[in-house]
Amino acid sequence: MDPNSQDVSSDVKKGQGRGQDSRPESKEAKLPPKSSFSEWYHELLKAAEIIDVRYPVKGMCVWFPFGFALRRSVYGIIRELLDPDHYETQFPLLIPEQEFMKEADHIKGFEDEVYWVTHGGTSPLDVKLALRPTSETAIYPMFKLWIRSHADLPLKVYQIINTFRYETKHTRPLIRLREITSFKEAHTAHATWDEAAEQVEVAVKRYAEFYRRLAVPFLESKRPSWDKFPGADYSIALDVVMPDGRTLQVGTAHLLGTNFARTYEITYEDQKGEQQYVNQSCYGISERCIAALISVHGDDRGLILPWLVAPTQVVIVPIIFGEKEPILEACRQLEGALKQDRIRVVLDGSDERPGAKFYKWELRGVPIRLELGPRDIKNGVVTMVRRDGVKKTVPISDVRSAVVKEAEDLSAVLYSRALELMKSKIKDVHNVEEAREQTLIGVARAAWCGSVDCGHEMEDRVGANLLGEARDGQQQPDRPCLICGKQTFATTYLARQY
Ligand code: A5A
Ligand code: ZN
Repeated sequence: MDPNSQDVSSDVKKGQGRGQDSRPESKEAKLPPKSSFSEWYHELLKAAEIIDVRYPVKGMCVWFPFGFALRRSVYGIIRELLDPDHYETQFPLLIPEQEFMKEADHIKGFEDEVYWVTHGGTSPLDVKLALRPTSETAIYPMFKLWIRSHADLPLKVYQIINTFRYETKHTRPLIRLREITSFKEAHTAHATWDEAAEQVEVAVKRYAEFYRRLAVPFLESKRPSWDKFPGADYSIALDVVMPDGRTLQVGTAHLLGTNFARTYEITYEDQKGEQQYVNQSCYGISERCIAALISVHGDDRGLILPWLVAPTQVVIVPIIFGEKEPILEACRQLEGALKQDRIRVVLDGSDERPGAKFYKWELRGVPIRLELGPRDIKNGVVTMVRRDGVKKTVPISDVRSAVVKEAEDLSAVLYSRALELMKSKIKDVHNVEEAREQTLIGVARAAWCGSVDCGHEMEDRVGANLLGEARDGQQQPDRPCLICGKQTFATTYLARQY
Protein backbone atom coordinates (compact mmCIF):
# COMPACT_ATOMS: atom_id res chain seq x y z
CA MET A 1 0.00 0.00 0.00
CA ASP A 2 3.03 2.30 0.00
CA PRO A 3 2.39 3.84 -3.39
CA ASN A 4 -1.12 4.54 -2.22
CA SER A 5 -0.06 6.40 0.86
CA GLN A 6 2.32 8.46 -1.21
CA ASP A 7 -0.58 9.39 -3.45
CA VAL A 8 -2.43 10.52 -0.38
CA SER A 9 0.20 12.94 0.80
CA SER A 10 0.97 14.31 -2.62
CA ASP A 11 -2.73 14.95 -3.34
CA VAL A 12 -3.16 16.77 -0.10
CA LYS A 13 -0.07 18.80 -0.76
CA LYS A 14 -1.36 19.74 -4.16
CA GLY A 15 -4.54 21.02 -2.56
CA GLN A 16 -2.72 22.95 0.09
CA GLY A 17 -0.33 24.47 -2.38
CA ARG A 18 -3.12 26.07 -4.35
CA GLY A 19 -3.40 29.81 -3.73
CA GLN A 20 -1.01 29.81 -0.79
CA ASP A 21 -0.27 33.43 -1.32
CA SER A 22 -3.66 34.91 -0.86
CA ARG A 23 -5.86 33.84 1.95
CA PRO A 24 -9.28 34.93 0.69
CA GLU A 25 -8.76 33.34 -2.70
CA SER A 26 -7.50 30.05 -1.38
CA LYS A 27 -10.37 29.90 1.10
CA GLU A 28 -12.97 30.24 -1.61
CA ALA A 29 -11.10 27.92 -3.91
CA LYS A 30 -10.95 25.23 -1.28
CA LEU A 31 -14.11 24.68 0.76
CA PRO A 32 -17.66 24.97 -0.48
CA PRO A 33 -19.73 27.19 1.85
CA LYS A 34 -21.20 25.43 4.86
CA SER A 35 -24.66 26.20 3.51
CA SER A 36 -23.94 23.45 0.97
CA PHE A 37 -23.58 21.13 3.90
CA SER A 38 -22.95 17.80 2.25
CA GLU A 39 -20.26 19.12 -0.10
CA TRP A 40 -18.72 21.17 2.70
CA TYR A 41 -18.59 18.13 5.00
CA HIS A 42 -16.91 15.84 2.51
CA GLU A 43 -14.46 18.47 1.33
CA LEU A 44 -13.58 19.42 4.91
CA LEU A 45 -12.80 15.83 5.92
CA LYS A 46 -10.25 15.80 3.14
CA ALA A 47 -8.89 19.35 3.34
CA ALA A 48 -8.45 19.28 7.12
CA GLU A 49 -6.98 15.78 6.86
CA ILE A 50 -9.43 13.98 9.11
CA ILE A 51 -10.49 11.00 7.03
CA ASP A 52 -9.31 9.65 3.71
CA VAL A 53 -12.20 8.06 1.84
CA ARG A 54 -10.11 6.63 -0.98
CA TYR A 55 -9.62 3.22 0.61
CA PRO A 56 -10.93 0.78 -1.96
CA VAL A 57 -13.66 -0.85 0.15
CA LYS A 58 -17.06 0.81 0.40
CA GLY A 59 -17.89 2.14 3.85
CA MET A 60 -14.30 1.79 5.08
CA CYS A 61 -12.14 4.84 5.56
CA VAL A 62 -8.68 5.71 6.82
CA TRP A 63 -7.85 8.12 9.61
CA PHE A 64 -5.27 10.70 8.61
CA PRO A 65 -2.77 11.30 11.44
CA PHE A 66 -4.40 14.65 12.23
CA GLY A 67 -7.86 13.06 12.34
CA PHE A 68 -6.53 10.33 14.55
CA ALA A 69 -5.04 12.88 16.94
CA LEU A 70 -8.51 14.44 17.19
CA ARG A 71 -10.05 11.03 17.74
CA ARG A 72 -7.55 10.34 20.49
CA SER A 73 -8.39 13.48 22.44
CA VAL A 74 -12.14 12.97 21.99
CA TYR A 75 -11.95 9.36 23.13
CA GLY A 76 -9.72 10.44 26.00
CA ILE A 77 -12.78 12.22 27.40
CA ILE A 78 -14.86 9.07 27.15
CA ARG A 79 -12.19 7.09 28.96
CA GLU A 80 -11.96 9.77 31.63
CA LEU A 81 -15.73 9.60 32.15
CA LEU A 82 -15.95 5.80 32.29
CA ASP A 83 -12.72 4.78 33.99
CA PRO A 84 -13.75 5.68 37.56
CA ASP A 85 -16.29 2.83 37.69
CA HIS A 86 -15.82 0.72 34.56
CA TYR A 87 -13.05 -1.68 33.57
CA GLU A 88 -11.63 -1.26 30.09
CA THR A 89 -11.22 -4.61 28.38
CA GLN A 90 -11.06 -6.24 24.98
CA PHE A 91 -12.94 -9.15 23.44
CA PRO A 92 -12.31 -11.00 20.15
CA LEU A 93 -13.53 -9.70 16.82
CA LEU A 94 -14.85 -13.09 15.70
CA ILE A 95 -17.97 -14.67 17.14
CA PRO A 96 -18.87 -18.33 16.55
CA GLU A 97 -22.12 -18.77 14.66
CA GLN A 98 -23.86 -20.74 17.41
CA GLU A 99 -23.22 -18.01 19.99
CA PHE A 100 -24.25 -15.30 17.59
CA MET A 101 -27.46 -17.11 16.67
CA LYS A 102 -28.74 -17.62 20.23
CA GLU A 103 -30.81 -14.52 20.98
CA ALA A 104 -33.77 -14.43 18.59
CA ASP A 105 -34.49 -10.67 18.52
CA HIS A 106 -30.82 -9.84 18.32
CA ILE A 107 -30.38 -12.12 15.29
CA LYS A 108 -33.40 -10.64 13.58
CA GLY A 109 -31.99 -7.17 14.08
CA PHE A 110 -28.52 -7.92 12.79
CA GLU A 111 -28.61 -10.91 10.45
CA ASP A 112 -28.73 -8.80 7.30
CA GLU A 113 -25.75 -6.76 8.46
CA VAL A 114 -23.26 -9.45 9.39
CA TYR A 115 -20.06 -10.26 7.54
CA TRP A 116 -19.13 -13.93 7.85
CA VAL A 117 -15.73 -15.54 7.88
CA THR A 118 -16.15 -18.93 6.26
CA HIS A 119 -12.62 -20.05 5.39
CA GLY A 120 -9.24 -20.42 7.03
CA GLY A 121 -6.93 -20.25 4.06
CA THR A 122 -8.48 -22.60 1.52
CA SER A 123 -10.25 -24.85 4.05
CA PRO A 124 -13.86 -24.20 4.94
CA LEU A 125 -14.25 -23.60 8.69
CA ASP A 126 -16.24 -26.10 10.80
CA VAL A 127 -18.02 -23.20 12.39
CA LYS A 128 -18.73 -19.95 10.58
CA LEU A 129 -17.41 -16.89 12.41
CA ALA A 130 -19.21 -13.55 12.47
CA LEU A 131 -17.33 -10.26 12.42
CA ARG A 132 -18.90 -8.55 15.43
CA PRO A 133 -21.55 -5.96 14.46
CA THR A 134 -21.64 -5.26 18.23
CA SER A 135 -20.35 -7.50 20.99
CA GLU A 136 -23.17 -8.78 23.19
CA THR A 137 -22.77 -12.29 21.81
CA ALA A 138 -18.99 -12.23 22.31
CA ILE A 139 -19.07 -10.77 25.81
CA TYR A 140 -22.02 -12.47 27.47
CA PRO A 141 -20.79 -16.08 27.22
CA MET A 142 -17.77 -14.81 29.18
CA PHE A 143 -19.98 -12.92 31.65
CA LYS A 144 -21.56 -16.32 32.35
CA LEU A 145 -18.14 -17.58 33.45
CA TRP A 146 -17.12 -14.45 35.31
CA ILE A 147 -20.25 -13.87 37.35
CA ARG A 148 -20.84 -16.30 40.22
CA SER A 149 -22.34 -14.47 43.14
CA HIS A 150 -23.94 -11.18 44.14
CA ALA A 151 -20.46 -10.09 45.22
CA ASP A 152 -19.44 -9.99 41.52
CA LEU A 153 -22.15 -7.41 40.81
CA PRO A 154 -22.43 -4.83 39.48
CA LEU A 155 -19.97 -5.64 36.69
CA LYS A 156 -19.21 -2.79 34.28
CA VAL A 157 -16.84 -3.11 31.35
CA TYR A 158 -16.22 -1.24 28.14
CA GLN A 159 -14.10 -1.60 25.04
CA ILE A 160 -13.14 0.75 22.21
CA ILE A 161 -12.81 -1.39 19.11
CA ASN A 162 -13.91 -1.77 15.51
CA THR A 163 -17.16 -3.41 14.51
CA PHE A 164 -18.50 -4.34 11.10
CA ARG A 165 -21.99 -3.76 9.77
CA TYR A 166 -22.94 -4.50 6.21
CA GLU A 167 -25.00 -1.32 5.96
CA THR A 168 -27.28 -1.21 2.95
CA LYS A 169 -28.23 2.46 3.33
CA HIS A 170 -25.97 5.04 1.69
CA THR A 171 -22.62 4.98 3.53
CA ARG A 172 -20.96 8.21 4.67
CA PRO A 173 -17.57 8.85 6.27
CA LEU A 174 -17.76 8.89 10.10
CA ILE A 175 -21.56 8.66 9.91
CA ARG A 176 -22.58 5.36 8.36
CA LEU A 177 -19.65 3.00 8.04
CA ARG A 178 -19.30 -0.65 7.30
CA GLU A 179 -16.24 -0.75 9.49
CA ILE A 180 -17.01 1.37 12.53
CA THR A 181 -13.46 1.98 13.70
CA SER A 182 -14.16 3.68 17.01
CA PHE A 183 -17.01 1.80 18.58
CA LYS A 184 -17.11 2.38 22.32
CA GLU A 185 -19.47 -0.13 23.86
CA ALA A 186 -20.08 -0.58 27.56
CA HIS A 187 -21.78 -3.64 29.05
CA THR A 188 -23.03 -3.94 32.59
CA ALA A 189 -24.63 -6.62 34.77
CA HIS A 190 -26.67 -5.95 37.91
CA ALA A 191 -28.69 -7.82 40.50
CA THR A 192 -32.03 -6.18 39.70
CA TRP A 193 -33.95 -4.65 36.82
CA ASP A 194 -34.14 -1.34 38.69
CA GLU A 195 -30.38 -1.19 39.10
CA ALA A 196 -29.86 -1.90 35.40
CA ALA A 197 -32.43 0.78 34.55
CA GLU A 198 -30.62 3.20 36.87
CA GLN A 199 -27.39 2.40 34.99
CA VAL A 200 -29.07 3.43 31.74
CA GLU A 201 -29.73 6.83 33.32
CA VAL A 202 -26.11 7.02 34.51
CA ALA A 203 -24.95 6.22 30.98
CA VAL A 204 -27.13 8.97 29.50
CA LYS A 205 -25.75 11.44 32.04
CA ARG A 206 -22.17 10.48 31.18
CA TYR A 207 -22.90 10.94 27.48
CA ALA A 208 -24.52 14.27 28.24
CA GLU A 209 -21.35 15.36 30.03
CA PHE A 210 -19.27 14.08 27.12
CA TYR A 211 -21.24 16.16 24.61
CA ARG A 212 -21.19 19.16 26.95
CA ARG A 213 -17.40 19.00 26.86
CA LEU A 214 -17.53 18.90 23.07
CA ALA A 215 -19.92 21.90 23.26
CA VAL A 216 -22.42 19.91 21.20
CA PRO A 217 -26.09 20.15 22.24
CA PHE A 218 -28.39 17.19 21.57
CA LEU A 219 -31.95 15.90 21.88
CA GLU A 220 -32.77 13.00 24.17
CA SER A 221 -35.58 10.59 23.51
CA LYS A 222 -36.89 7.14 24.19
CA ARG A 223 -36.92 5.32 20.86
CA PRO A 224 -40.27 3.92 19.75
CA SER A 225 -40.61 0.18 20.33
CA TRP A 226 -40.04 -0.66 16.65
CA ASP A 227 -36.72 1.18 16.64
CA LYS A 228 -35.20 -0.08 19.89
CA PHE A 229 -31.96 -2.08 20.00
CA PRO A 230 -32.54 -5.73 18.99
CA GLY A 231 -32.88 -7.63 22.29
CA ALA A 232 -33.54 -4.59 24.49
CA ASP A 233 -36.55 -3.75 26.67
CA TYR A 234 -36.09 -0.10 25.64
CA SER A 235 -33.50 2.26 24.19
CA ILE A 236 -32.65 5.85 25.01
CA ALA A 237 -30.99 7.82 22.23
CA LEU A 238 -29.16 11.11 21.83
CA ASP A 239 -29.56 12.92 18.52
CA VAL A 240 -27.69 15.91 17.19
CA VAL A 241 -29.45 18.24 14.78
CA MET A 242 -27.09 18.63 11.85
CA PRO A 243 -26.74 21.86 9.83
CA ASP A 244 -29.08 20.57 7.11
CA GLY A 245 -31.81 19.91 9.69
CA ARG A 246 -31.49 16.14 9.65
CA THR A 247 -30.70 14.35 12.89
CA LEU A 248 -27.76 12.10 13.66
CA GLN A 249 -28.07 9.49 16.40
CA VAL A 250 -24.84 9.95 18.31
CA GLY A 251 -25.26 7.60 21.23
CA THR A 252 -27.64 5.04 22.68
CA ALA A 253 -28.19 3.36 26.02
CA HIS A 254 -30.20 0.16 26.18
CA LEU A 255 -31.95 -1.63 28.99
CA LEU A 256 -31.54 -5.32 28.25
CA GLY A 257 -33.23 -6.66 31.39
CA THR A 258 -32.82 -10.42 31.59
CA ASN A 259 -33.27 -11.04 27.85
CA PHE A 260 -29.64 -11.95 27.20
CA ALA A 261 -29.09 -13.42 30.67
CA ARG A 262 -31.77 -16.04 29.95
CA THR A 263 -30.21 -16.90 26.60
CA TYR A 264 -26.63 -17.06 27.84
CA GLU A 265 -27.53 -18.37 31.30
CA ILE A 266 -25.83 -15.56 33.16
CA THR A 267 -26.84 -16.13 36.77
CA TYR A 268 -25.61 -15.20 40.22
CA GLU A 269 -26.22 -16.63 43.64
CA ASP A 270 -28.17 -14.14 45.72
CA GLN A 271 -27.87 -13.60 49.47
CA LYS A 272 -30.34 -16.38 50.16
CA GLY A 273 -28.28 -18.84 48.12
CA GLU A 274 -30.69 -18.88 45.17
CA GLN A 275 -29.70 -18.58 41.50
CA GLN A 276 -31.00 -15.42 39.80
CA TYR A 277 -30.62 -14.02 36.32
CA VAL A 278 -28.56 -10.85 36.08
CA ASN A 279 -30.11 -7.70 34.63
CA GLN A 280 -28.10 -5.93 32.00
CA SER A 281 -27.57 -2.68 30.21
CA CYS A 282 -25.32 -1.65 27.35
CA TYR A 283 -24.50 1.68 25.75
CA GLY A 284 -22.53 2.79 22.76
CA ILE A 285 -20.98 5.69 20.92
CA SER A 286 -19.06 5.72 17.64
CA GLU A 287 -17.03 8.15 15.54
CA ARG A 288 -20.33 9.81 14.76
CA CYS A 289 -19.46 11.97 17.77
CA ILE A 290 -16.64 13.42 15.67
CA ALA A 291 -18.96 13.90 12.69
CA ALA A 292 -21.26 15.89 14.98
CA LEU A 293 -18.40 17.89 16.50
CA ILE A 294 -17.11 18.88 13.08
CA SER A 295 -20.51 19.62 11.57
CA VAL A 296 -21.99 21.63 14.41
CA HIS A 297 -19.04 23.98 15.00
CA GLY A 298 -17.27 24.30 11.66
CA ASP A 299 -17.64 27.33 9.39
CA ASP A 300 -16.83 28.37 5.83
CA ARG A 301 -13.13 28.43 6.70
CA GLY A 302 -13.01 24.94 8.16
CA LEU A 303 -13.00 23.27 11.53
CA ILE A 304 -13.57 25.04 14.81
CA LEU A 305 -12.44 22.82 17.66
CA PRO A 306 -13.11 23.32 21.33
CA TRP A 307 -9.91 23.75 23.31
CA LEU A 308 -10.27 20.46 25.13
CA VAL A 309 -10.06 18.31 22.01
CA ALA A 310 -8.02 20.42 19.58
CA PRO A 311 -4.86 18.48 18.63
CA THR A 312 -3.18 21.88 18.30
CA GLN A 313 -4.59 24.41 20.77
CA VAL A 314 -2.41 27.39 19.95
CA VAL A 315 -0.45 28.26 16.84
CA ILE A 316 2.22 30.94 16.93
CA VAL A 317 2.79 32.74 13.64
CA PRO A 318 5.85 34.99 13.39
CA ILE A 319 5.23 38.11 11.32
CA ILE A 320 8.60 38.69 9.78
CA PHE A 321 9.67 42.17 8.70
CA GLY A 322 13.37 42.92 8.55
CA GLU A 323 15.53 40.77 10.74
CA LYS A 324 14.15 37.26 11.19
CA GLU A 325 16.07 35.82 14.11
CA PRO A 326 14.95 38.14 16.97
CA ILE A 327 11.32 37.53 16.03
CA LEU A 328 11.75 33.77 15.87
CA GLU A 329 13.55 33.87 19.20
CA ALA A 330 10.66 35.75 20.83
CA CYS A 331 8.26 33.19 19.33
CA ARG A 332 10.31 30.32 20.70
CA GLN A 333 10.20 31.85 24.16
CA LEU A 334 6.45 32.17 23.91
CA GLU A 335 6.19 28.57 22.74
CA GLY A 336 8.30 27.40 25.67
CA ALA A 337 6.16 29.28 28.18
CA LEU A 338 2.94 27.78 26.83
CA LYS A 339 4.43 24.30 26.72
CA GLN A 340 5.21 24.62 30.42
CA ASP A 341 1.47 24.90 30.95
CA ARG A 342 1.03 21.71 28.90
CA ILE A 343 -0.68 23.63 26.17
CA ARG A 344 -0.51 21.91 22.77
CA VAL A 345 1.27 24.66 20.89
CA VAL A 346 2.89 24.79 17.46
CA LEU A 347 5.29 27.44 16.28
CA ASP A 348 4.83 27.68 12.52
CA GLY A 349 8.28 28.81 11.45
CA SER A 350 7.88 27.59 7.87
CA ASP A 351 8.62 29.83 4.91
CA GLU A 352 5.00 30.19 3.89
CA ARG A 353 3.45 33.65 4.03
CA PRO A 354 1.48 34.52 7.17
CA GLY A 355 -1.80 34.51 5.19
CA ALA A 356 -1.21 30.95 4.05
CA LYS A 357 -0.43 29.93 7.60
CA PHE A 358 -3.57 31.58 8.95
CA TYR A 359 -5.59 29.72 6.38
CA LYS A 360 -3.95 26.38 7.09
CA TRP A 361 -4.45 26.53 10.87
CA GLU A 362 -7.95 27.93 10.66
CA LEU A 363 -8.88 25.03 8.41
CA ARG A 364 -7.66 22.70 11.16
CA GLY A 365 -9.73 24.42 13.78
CA VAL A 366 -6.94 25.68 16.04
CA PRO A 367 -8.77 27.65 18.77
CA ILE A 368 -6.17 30.39 19.25
CA ARG A 369 -3.59 32.01 17.01
CA LEU A 370 -0.85 34.24 18.38
CA GLU A 371 0.90 36.64 16.02
CA LEU A 372 4.20 38.20 16.90
CA GLY A 373 5.92 40.84 14.74
CA PRO A 374 8.60 43.51 15.26
CA ARG A 375 6.09 46.12 16.40
CA ASP A 376 4.47 43.72 18.89
CA ILE A 377 7.86 42.88 20.31
CA LYS A 378 8.75 46.55 20.63
CA ASN A 379 5.47 47.20 22.49
CA GLY A 380 5.76 44.06 24.62
CA VAL A 381 2.49 42.63 23.29
CA VAL A 382 1.07 39.71 21.30
CA THR A 383 -1.84 39.75 18.88
CA MET A 384 -4.31 37.02 19.86
CA VAL A 385 -6.95 35.85 17.38
CA ARG A 386 -9.65 33.44 18.45
CA ARG A 387 -10.92 30.99 15.82
CA ASP A 388 -14.34 32.66 15.88
CA GLY A 389 -12.72 35.94 14.87
CA VAL A 390 -12.35 37.79 18.20
CA LYS A 391 -9.05 39.68 18.08
CA LYS A 392 -7.15 41.19 21.01
CA THR A 393 -3.79 42.64 21.88
CA VAL A 394 -2.41 41.30 25.15
CA PRO A 395 0.76 42.14 27.10
CA ILE A 396 3.28 39.37 26.57
CA SER A 397 3.55 38.90 30.34
CA ASP A 398 -0.18 37.99 30.49
CA VAL A 399 -0.27 35.63 27.55
CA ARG A 400 -0.53 32.40 29.50
CA SER A 401 -3.58 33.38 31.50
CA ALA A 402 -5.17 35.26 28.57
CA VAL A 403 -4.94 32.17 26.38
CA VAL A 404 -6.66 29.99 28.95
CA LYS A 405 -9.42 32.53 29.48
CA GLU A 406 -10.06 32.96 25.75
CA ALA A 407 -10.12 29.20 25.33
CA GLU A 408 -12.87 28.89 27.94
CA ASP A 409 -14.81 31.77 26.43
CA LEU A 410 -14.59 30.18 23.01
CA SER A 411 -16.03 26.88 24.27
CA ALA A 412 -18.88 28.75 25.94
CA VAL A 413 -19.57 30.73 22.78
CA LEU A 414 -19.51 27.57 20.67
CA TYR A 415 -21.99 25.89 22.95
CA SER A 416 -24.46 28.75 23.13
CA ARG A 417 -24.21 29.35 19.40
CA ALA A 418 -24.87 25.67 18.72
CA LEU A 419 -27.75 25.61 21.19
CA GLU A 420 -29.41 28.62 19.55
CA LEU A 421 -29.00 27.02 16.17
CA MET A 422 -30.50 23.75 17.37
CA LYS A 423 -33.48 25.52 18.93
CA SER A 424 -34.04 27.46 15.73
CA LYS A 425 -34.35 24.19 13.84
CA ILE A 426 -37.05 22.70 16.11
CA LYS A 427 -40.68 23.73 15.84
CA ASP A 428 -43.94 22.64 17.44
CA VAL A 429 -46.39 21.36 14.88
CA HIS A 430 -50.11 20.74 15.17
CA ASN A 431 -51.04 18.67 12.16
CA VAL A 432 -49.54 16.32 9.59
CA GLU A 433 -49.17 19.04 6.99
CA GLU A 434 -47.16 21.29 9.32
CA ALA A 435 -45.04 18.31 10.37
CA ARG A 436 -44.26 17.50 6.76
CA GLU A 437 -43.18 21.05 6.04
CA GLN A 438 -41.10 21.37 9.19
CA THR A 439 -39.25 18.08 8.72
CA LEU A 440 -38.07 19.27 5.31
CA ILE A 441 -35.96 21.90 7.06
CA GLY A 442 -35.57 20.68 10.64
CA VAL A 443 -37.15 18.81 13.50
CA ALA A 444 -40.85 18.80 14.34
CA ARG A 445 -42.17 18.39 17.88
CA ALA A 446 -45.60 16.83 17.94
CA ALA A 447 -48.13 15.21 20.23
CA TRP A 448 -48.20 11.43 19.94
CA CYS A 449 -50.47 9.26 22.05
CA GLY A 450 -47.82 6.54 22.08
CA SER A 451 -49.71 3.87 20.18
CA VAL A 452 -47.73 1.86 17.64
CA ASP A 453 -50.41 2.28 14.97
CA CYS A 454 -50.46 6.06 15.33
CA GLY A 455 -46.65 6.08 15.30
CA HIS A 456 -46.37 4.15 12.04
CA GLU A 457 -49.11 6.21 10.42
CA MET A 458 -47.40 9.41 11.52
CA GLU A 459 -44.09 8.31 9.98
CA ASP A 460 -45.81 7.33 6.74
CA ARG A 461 -47.92 10.45 6.37
CA VAL A 462 -45.25 12.92 7.48
CA GLY A 463 -42.49 11.18 5.55
CA ALA A 464 -40.03 11.37 8.46
CA ASN A 465 -38.98 9.21 11.40
CA LEU A 466 -40.22 9.33 14.95
CA LEU A 467 -37.26 9.79 17.26
CA GLY A 468 -39.53 8.80 20.12
CA GLU A 469 -40.77 10.37 23.29
CA ALA A 470 -38.83 13.51 24.18
CA ARG A 471 -37.03 13.22 27.50
CA ASP A 472 -35.88 16.76 28.02
CA GLY A 473 -38.52 17.60 30.55
CA GLN A 474 -40.32 20.10 28.35
CA GLN A 475 -43.79 19.23 29.49
CA GLN A 476 -46.44 20.43 27.10
CA PRO A 477 -50.04 20.96 28.09
CA ASP A 478 -52.30 18.15 26.84
CA ARG A 479 -52.71 18.30 23.08
CA PRO A 480 -54.45 16.04 20.58
CA CYS A 481 -52.34 13.22 19.05
CA LEU A 482 -51.49 14.18 15.49
CA ILE A 483 -53.14 11.02 14.16
CA CYS A 484 -55.99 9.86 16.41
CA GLY A 485 -56.74 13.15 18.19
CA LYS A 486 -56.65 11.64 21.69
CA GLN A 487 -55.47 14.16 24.31
CA THR A 488 -51.90 13.46 25.44
CA PHE A 489 -49.02 15.27 27.09
CA ALA A 490 -46.48 12.98 25.42
CA THR A 491 -44.30 14.69 22.85
CA THR A 492 -42.25 13.11 20.11
CA TYR A 493 -39.63 14.47 17.78
CA LEU A 494 -40.01 13.83 14.08
CA ALA A 495 -37.04 14.20 11.77
CA ARG A 496 -35.31 13.01 8.68
CA GLN A 497 -32.48 10.90 10.07
CA TYR A 498 -28.99 10.26 8.83
N1 A5A B 1 -24.36 -2.68 21.80
C1 A5A B 1 -25.07 -1.44 21.73
C2 A5A B 1 -24.40 -0.41 22.56
C3 A5A B 1 -25.18 -1.00 20.30
O1 A5A B 1 -24.62 -1.59 19.39
N2 A5A B 1 -25.96 0.06 20.09
S1 A5A B 1 -26.20 0.72 18.65
O2 A5A B 1 -26.47 -0.27 17.66
O3 A5A B 1 -27.23 1.71 18.83
O4 A5A B 1 -24.88 1.42 18.26
C4 A5A B 1 -24.32 2.40 19.11
C5 A5A B 1 -24.08 3.68 18.35
O5 A5A B 1 -23.17 3.45 17.29
C6 A5A B 1 -25.31 4.25 17.67
O6 A5A B 1 -26.09 5.01 18.55
C7 A5A B 1 -24.70 5.10 16.59
O7 A5A B 1 -24.38 6.38 17.12
C8 A5A B 1 -23.42 4.37 16.24
N3 A5A B 1 -23.52 3.62 14.97
C9 A5A B 1 -24.39 2.63 14.67
N4 A5A B 1 -24.20 2.18 13.42
C10 A5A B 1 -23.18 2.91 12.90
C11 A5A B 1 -22.51 2.92 11.63
N5 A5A B 1 -22.84 2.07 10.65
N6 A5A B 1 -21.50 3.81 11.45
C12 A5A B 1 -21.15 4.66 12.45
N7 A5A B 1 -21.75 4.68 13.64
C13 A5A B 1 -22.75 3.82 13.88
ZN1 ZN C 1 -52.77 8.50 18.57
